[in-house]
Amino acid sequence: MTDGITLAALNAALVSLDDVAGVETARRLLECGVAPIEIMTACEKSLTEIGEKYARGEYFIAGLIMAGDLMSRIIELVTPRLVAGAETNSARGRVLIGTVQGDIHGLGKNIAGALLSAYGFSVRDLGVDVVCEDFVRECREFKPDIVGLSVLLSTCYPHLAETIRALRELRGQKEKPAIFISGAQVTPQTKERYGADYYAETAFDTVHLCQKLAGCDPPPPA
Ligand code: B12
Repeated sequence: MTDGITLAALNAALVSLDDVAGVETARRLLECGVAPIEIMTACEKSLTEIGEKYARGEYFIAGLIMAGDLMSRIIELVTPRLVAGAETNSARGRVLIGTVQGDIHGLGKNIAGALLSAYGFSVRDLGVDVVCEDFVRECREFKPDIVGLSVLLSTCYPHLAETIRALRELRGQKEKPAIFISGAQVTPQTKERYGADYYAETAFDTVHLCQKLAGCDPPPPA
């Protein structure tokens, strides 16, 4: 029972960049018991549509900025529910995450980081536009089991390549983090091409993957 409020209404509000209706619809969907993961999935689809409108010249950079702000507010609302009930008390392993140099997209990474923390991983988030040297330095200090690299801009793939190369060299030493990549435009082919170990399509994929690598039981369905 969603009281006439639907995921389609959320999609319509987001795609038309109506922040008031977007946040309010997400809030009411949550109140009506719609699963947080369904809301996030609907938001991702809407963002893809917005991205396509931008690519076709129907929206400009201001539209992307508004979409980013709107999405941040919905993430704030939904994340506590998304992670509710997850384990928080055991150190499952250390995960270092960040968005590669030149790229300031951070929303997906933030969701994944929040979920990983909620599932008991110790997460260090380097933020966005992270130069290769910072990943390497943090690997030496934090000694992560897993490094998650986020990249949404294809123009930043050279930085992705550079970072993976540097982390491989580090892996020649004692620390051996597994490297995975993620981001809206990333595909399994990107993983093959740039020599990462794994590819995660969604934030939940990320949790499953890290649990598998850490030898834990899979998380319950959202
Ligand atoms: C919002 C947005 C912005 C916002 C970002 C705000 C923010 N705080 O992040 C702003 C306004 C900053 C922006 C700027 C630009 N953007 Co932009 N943006 C988008 C948009 C619409 C949504 C991205 C998003 O947040 N998606 C929602 C999240 C939840 O999805 P996600 O990132 O894929 O994350 C999920 C998974 O991939 C995974 N995950 C993702 N990352 C990670 C990381 C880790 C470690 C883990 C564990 C998991 C994980 O978990 C998430 C949840 O399931 C996309 C369109 C699209 N299709 O994605 C364009 C898009 C990515 N942008 C694009 C472009 C071109 C730009 C600009 C160059 C525009 C310009 N002319 O200036 C600038 C670049 C700025 C820069 N240097 O980075 C293009 C990229 C095209 C390409 N192939 O390179 C896209 C695809 C739009 C398009 N179709 O043209 N953008």
